[in-house]
Amino acid sequence: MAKHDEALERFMQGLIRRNPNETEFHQAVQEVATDIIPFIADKPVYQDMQILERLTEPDRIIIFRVCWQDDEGNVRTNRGMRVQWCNAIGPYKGGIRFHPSVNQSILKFLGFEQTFKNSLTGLPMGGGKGGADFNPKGKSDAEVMRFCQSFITELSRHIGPDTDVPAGDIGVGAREVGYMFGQYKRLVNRFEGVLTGKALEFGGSQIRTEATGYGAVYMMENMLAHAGESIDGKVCLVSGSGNVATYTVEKLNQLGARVVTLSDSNGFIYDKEGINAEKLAWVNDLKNKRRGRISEYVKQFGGEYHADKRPWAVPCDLAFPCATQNEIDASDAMALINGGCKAISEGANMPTDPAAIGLLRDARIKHAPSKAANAGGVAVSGLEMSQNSLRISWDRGEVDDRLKGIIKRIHDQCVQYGEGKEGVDYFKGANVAGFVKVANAMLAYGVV
Ligand code: NDP
Ligand code: 2IT
Repeated sequence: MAKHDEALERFMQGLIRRNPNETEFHQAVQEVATDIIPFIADKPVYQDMQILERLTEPDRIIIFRVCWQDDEGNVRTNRGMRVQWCNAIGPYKGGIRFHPSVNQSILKFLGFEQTFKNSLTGLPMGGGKGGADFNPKGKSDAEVMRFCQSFITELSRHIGPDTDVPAGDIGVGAREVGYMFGQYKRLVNRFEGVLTGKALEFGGSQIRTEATGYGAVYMMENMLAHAGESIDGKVCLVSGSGNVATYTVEKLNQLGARVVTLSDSNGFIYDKEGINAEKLAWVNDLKNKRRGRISEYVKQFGGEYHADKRPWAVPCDLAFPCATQNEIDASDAMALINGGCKAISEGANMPTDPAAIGLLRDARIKHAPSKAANAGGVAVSGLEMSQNSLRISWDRGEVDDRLKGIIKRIHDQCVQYGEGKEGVDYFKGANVAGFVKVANAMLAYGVV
């Protein structure tokens, strides 16, 4: 073990030296390398061919200026980026994030993670991620449209249905995908599957909107079933109140759970009666149409609002972090353990920080990492690409069945590579299973 620790430390020192100040990227690589370095220790071919070193350097990063005009006629300037991480097993694929915090470190962590996630789905997709430090909050539809048009006008030179296929992420949903697809189509004069998460009227797939949240719940179902348990009757915490959070709640309700929290960047609501279908429909309208804050929930339905707090200290059986990276730190992990939490499925990307992961592991909490637990979104994006290529659309049942099958296979790969004396280490299982397929493709290509 000490030998692996030394190798990991040497590897991380080099990575940090080459990528200074990119703390989220360091964190994502460390989490993967912790499992991969021991795995490749007796497999010299991966070492000789520098697979881990090559996989921690992106194929390329495109950085560009995005100019647009606000409703008052002021000229505004943002920075756009696309990180094309690895196309060893398929075209670059991954979301676009519009949030003021977006920077190179965050997009590199997301592009790196996406490569392993997409590999786990079993579909032919490489990894990428993009975005801009644009803040959609408080902007009119017309401002968002002008921003999206300017952003995609530049990005259109670098993407394509067989090159790089973006989708949504934080701050990018159906509205933004519509504006970007419309402008792309106009620029290239081709109707092609260059973005996923499109509306059903113009090439979108059934279930794509729901897929990330549903998938996170299906992953939990699989984890619990492996231990002889089920979701029915469980009390659940969900953070966030965007796309992933709301469809996590919808599926949990369908399976008989009681969800008692939702949140946004200002605080969380606690409704101990449960956020039922009627309340959830109201939240969807609040978030997608009125673009309001989750605090308004308690004025409508009662319950408690806790400003500037996260939901993790509320007693629960299951937790679903669905907001953003590092939203569970060591003190949140202790709160979850003390509150009775038995299992976590990560809807958000890298929501749990390293200290928290260690505490949860020591407490034997079943814990599905984001690259496995939230792969349902990109998996249905992959199915959207297939349907676009075939020029057909599958019905809801067919897509949902395929999604369930993909998540089950991801779960089983985690068990295959992660089961040990102390139960299943889902982090190790996902990291190793995701790595093997990409690494073997890279070996086949030689030094490229
Ligand atoms: P949305 O923009 O729809 O919703 C994001 C939610 O998270 C909002 O409630 C937002 O609150 C909250 N949030 C964002 N940033 C912060 C922050 N810094 N602190 C606290 N809360 C925050 O995004 P999605 O639901 O699409 O994405 C949520 C997570 O899921 C992200 O980690 C994303 O990468 C991941 N993911 C998304 C997929 C998808 O298909 N959309 C697929 C796989 C993963 P506020 O409104 O206050 O900003
Ligand atoms: O993090 C993710 O997997 C996403 N934002 C979805 C990516 C996609 O291409 O559907």
